[in-house]
Formats: sequence, structure tokens, C-alpha cells
Amino acid sequence: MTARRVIAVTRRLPAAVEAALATRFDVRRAPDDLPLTPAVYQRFLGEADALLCTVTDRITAEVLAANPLRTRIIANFGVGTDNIDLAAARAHEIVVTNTPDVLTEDTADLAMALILMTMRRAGEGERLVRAGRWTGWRPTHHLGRRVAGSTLAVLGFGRIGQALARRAHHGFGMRVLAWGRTAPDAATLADTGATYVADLEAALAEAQVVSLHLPSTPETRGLLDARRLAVMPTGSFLINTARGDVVDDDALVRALITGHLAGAGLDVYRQEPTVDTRLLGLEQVVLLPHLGSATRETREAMGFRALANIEAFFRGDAAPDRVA
Ligand code: 8YV
Repeated sequence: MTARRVIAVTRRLPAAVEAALATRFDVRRAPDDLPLTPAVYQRFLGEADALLCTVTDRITAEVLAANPLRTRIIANFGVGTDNIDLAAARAHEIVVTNTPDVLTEDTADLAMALILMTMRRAGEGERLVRAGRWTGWRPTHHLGRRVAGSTLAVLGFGRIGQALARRAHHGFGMRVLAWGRTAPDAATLADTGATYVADLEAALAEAQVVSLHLPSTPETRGLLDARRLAVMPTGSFLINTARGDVVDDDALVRALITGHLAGAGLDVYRQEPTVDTRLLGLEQVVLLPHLGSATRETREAMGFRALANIEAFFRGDAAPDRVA
């Protein structure tokens, strides 16, 4: 009998995924469910045929310079792969895969939840009740803004951006503007109820809500800077379920403090789990701990998708979700 392939898994995964991995592979795992040090990643890369990692694992060029280097495939548990230096992986002839599709609907749900929470001031309201500071109903108490009929600009019109547009337009009666590198085809626009706007500033200028659905790349980092935030109408809202570094934090905090932006709903941050302390004191900001794909169903599906990629690769087939 041939020896089983060795797979290193950096974090605890849903039980069904761990069980499936254990039947097929010799699984190596760190003792604790915590981010690891470069030295541990290098040990894994030296002893495992495959590495299954997450957004919390920084697989840098330095880490990938591990010697010995046995790993041939890195299956990222997540659709974003900005935690991995893809160019360095290519240079070492390591295949990298991600987990698209399976997290689309849940991430779009969370973006919609943040739109509703910020526009209707749900976070503030909840804190008020819990603190025992609610003095009773009155006509002018805690007024938010109407979602129906307002304009949403979706920046990045891939799978998740489109799923949000569908919800916002067909479910909540929002007018949806789509901005992205390539114009969507007519069928996609009809299905999502969106209008394509080729010019970013034009989309920002019309939006009461801007929601980010872009990967973190050299082109998108800092995209929402002071100048672009200033183009958004006074009293508008920013939602980020994509990556923290797409937004310039200093500019965002300033826009919130001056009241130029009425609120922000954030699920992702530049240096997770650190959250800019200036945001913590702002009542009009809803802060979630990177929950976009956090449902039992999706986290299991992500695990099985990563497993499917690894199995295809070792069978000698093309890994279905290869990104490098
Ligand atoms: C994951 C995400 O929770 O898929 C992504 O890109 O940001 C989240 O859905 C995270 O990446 C897990 O590694």
C-alpha cells in the first residue's frame, strides 16, 4: 500500500471536513487554533504535500523560500488569496486554489445586513436597549434613512457584488449601480436589476450607499481614499465586506467624524483582528468580526471545496479553482 499524502491544516475546520480529510490524508495540525509563525509554516511546507490555510495565514515569499520545500499545492480556505504571495508560489511551482461560489450568497447576505443596520441605525439601537437607556417610543426618536428607493453603488461586480445587487434591487427596492473593470453582459444586468456605470467617480457621486466587493490587489488598495470618499454625497454610507485595505482608514474616520458620511458597516479591517480604535468610539459605525462567510453551511462547503481541489490535483487533474 502506498503511503498516504501528508496535508498540513493551519486551523480547526468544521467536524465533517476534518473527518473527510482524516479518511484520505495523513493530517498534520498545529496544536492550537491560532495564527502561526513563519517558522511553523515553513515546517509544514517542508513535511506536507498540501497546505490548507486561511485568511489568517500570511504565506509570504519569505515563508515560501522554505528549504526543504515539499508542498505542491496550497488550498486556501476562502475566495480571497491576498494572504498568499501568488508570484512566489508560481516561482516555486506550487499550485494555489481558492473556494469561490460556495460563499457568495452568505457574504451578500451579510453586506445586505450591514446596509440595513447602518441605514436603520440598528447597532446603536441595540446598544441603547442593552444599556437600559431607552426611555420609550417617540415620533422623532432614532430616525434612520429609508432603504427602499435609495441608490446603491456596488464596486466590484463579480459573484458577490451581483448577489448583493439582486437582493438590494429585487428584495429591497434599491436602485443599483454597478462598477467594475469589465462591463457586465445584458443578461447579468437584467438579472441583477443593475445599471453599469463605467466611471467610478460617477457611480460614487450618485450613491447613498457604496458597497465594496473587490479583491485586495495593488490596483484596489486604498481605492476609497479621501478624494473618492469626498465624491460620495453628504450623508451617504460605506459598506465593506471585501478587504480592509481597499479603504484609507484615516480618510474614512475623517469623513465619519465630519458627518460627510452618515455611517459605515465594516466586516473587514486592514490588520485583523486589530480594529482602528478611532472607529470603536463612533456610534454610527457597525463593526463585525469578519463574518461574511460564517455560516455552518458555507464553512463546510468551503472545506469540501478545498478538499476537492487537493484531491483533483493529486489525481493528476487540473485543480478546479486554481488561481496560481
Ligand atoms: C473567509 C473571506 O472567512 O473568502 C474570503 O475571502 O474573506 C472569508 O469568507 C476567509 O477568507 C477564511 O480564510
